[in-house]
Amino acid sequence: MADELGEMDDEPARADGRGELLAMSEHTDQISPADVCVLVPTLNEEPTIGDVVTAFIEAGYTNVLVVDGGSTDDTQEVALTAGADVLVQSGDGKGQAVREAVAQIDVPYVLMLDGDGTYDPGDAERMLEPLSRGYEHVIGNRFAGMDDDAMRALNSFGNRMINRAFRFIHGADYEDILSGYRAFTVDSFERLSLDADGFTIETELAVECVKHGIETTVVPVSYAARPADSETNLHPIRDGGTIILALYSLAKTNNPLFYFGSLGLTGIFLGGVVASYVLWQWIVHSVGHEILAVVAAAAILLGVQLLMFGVLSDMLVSLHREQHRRLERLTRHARKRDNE
Ligand SMILES: Nc1nc2c(ncn2[C@@H]2O[C@H](COP(=O)(O)OP(=O)(O)OP(=O)(O)O)[C@@H](O)[C@H]2O)c(=O)[nH]1
Ligand SMILES: [Mg+2]
Repeated sequence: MADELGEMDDEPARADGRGELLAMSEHTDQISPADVCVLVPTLNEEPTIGDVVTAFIEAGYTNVLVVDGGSTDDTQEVALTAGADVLVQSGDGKGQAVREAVAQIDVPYVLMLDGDGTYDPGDAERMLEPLSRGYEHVIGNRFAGMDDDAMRALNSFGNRMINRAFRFIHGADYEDILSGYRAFTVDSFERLSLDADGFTIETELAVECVKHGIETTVVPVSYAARPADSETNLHPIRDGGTIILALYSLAKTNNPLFYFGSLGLTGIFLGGVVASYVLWQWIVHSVGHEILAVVAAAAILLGVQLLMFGVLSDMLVSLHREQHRRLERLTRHARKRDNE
C-alpha cells in the first residue's frame, strides 16, 4: 500500500483506478481560494489567532472558519475582528471541533491548521495544489522545514517513533502523521469514520485514509516554535500514550494480522517461558509443576489460536479491500459515462 501510494507522483496514468483518477484530472485548473474554507481549531490562542486569520484573508482566502473550544481569553473576539467566522463547538476536544466544523462547510475544499502560529499561511498554495491533481488528502510534513527550537527533543523523538509505528502497523509512509496542517476534500472527509474527540484526530485521519484508500500525499511545510506568550494544550506523555494506543486499536480492522498476531505471539512467548521453567525443574530437580504446566499449555494454545485468527482476518480484509476497489472503479466508470 505504501509503495502504491508512493509511486503515484512519478506515474500519472495507470491501468487501475488510481491512475485513471489522476489522468482524468490532469487538466484541472488550480484551486480557487473561493472554493476553500480555511479551518482553524482553537483553544486559548489569543496571542496568535489574529495574525493567522489576517494572513489568510490578505492572501485571498476570505472564507476562514475558527472553531473554538470555549476559550477563556479573547480568542473569539480577536478572530472575529480579523475577519473570520467563529463557531463555538458543542462538545470537547480538537477532534470533535473539526468534525462539527467540516459538517457545516459548503465549499469543496478544506485547509486545516492550528491557530498557534506554528504553521506558515504562505504554504497554503503548496498544500492545496495536489488536490487539483486528484489527490483527496494532503499532509504537511513539518520535519522538512522545522526551526531548530520548534519541537522539544522529547516531542520530536515521540513523533518519529509514532510515525515509525504507523508505517509498520498500517503500511503507509505519510512521514508526519501528527501534522496539523492538512488539505482535503470535504467529500473524502465524509467517507472516513472518525470518532476521536481529542488529539488522536490526526492519527485517526491517517489511519482512515489508508483504510478507505483515500488518495493521500505529503508535501513539505515549514514549522516554527510557538511564540513565547502562547501556551501549549499538549501533554507529551499522556497524549503520546493515547496516540500509540489509538494506533494499536485502529489496527484491528486495518492490519488484523498485527493486532491479533502480536497478542498471539505474546501468549506463545509467555507460555514458552513458563513451559521451559517447568521442563527445567522436572529434568534438573525432578520436581513436577502440574498447575504451571497447564497454564503454559493454555497460553500457548490461546496464542496459536489468536495467530490463526489474525491470518484469517487478514485474508478477509484483503478480500474486502479488493471488492472495495472494484466497487470504486465501477462507480467511477458509471459517473464518467453519466457525464459523457
Ligand atoms: N476547538 C478546539 N481546539 C483545540 C482544542 N484543544 C486544542 N485545540 C487547538 O488545536 C490546535 C492544536 O493544538 P496544540 O496545542 O497546538 O497542539 P500541538 O500543535 O500538537 O502542540 P504544540 O507543540 O504545543 O503546538 C491549536 O490551535 C489548539 O488551540 C479543543 O478542545 N477545541
Ligand atoms: Mg501546535
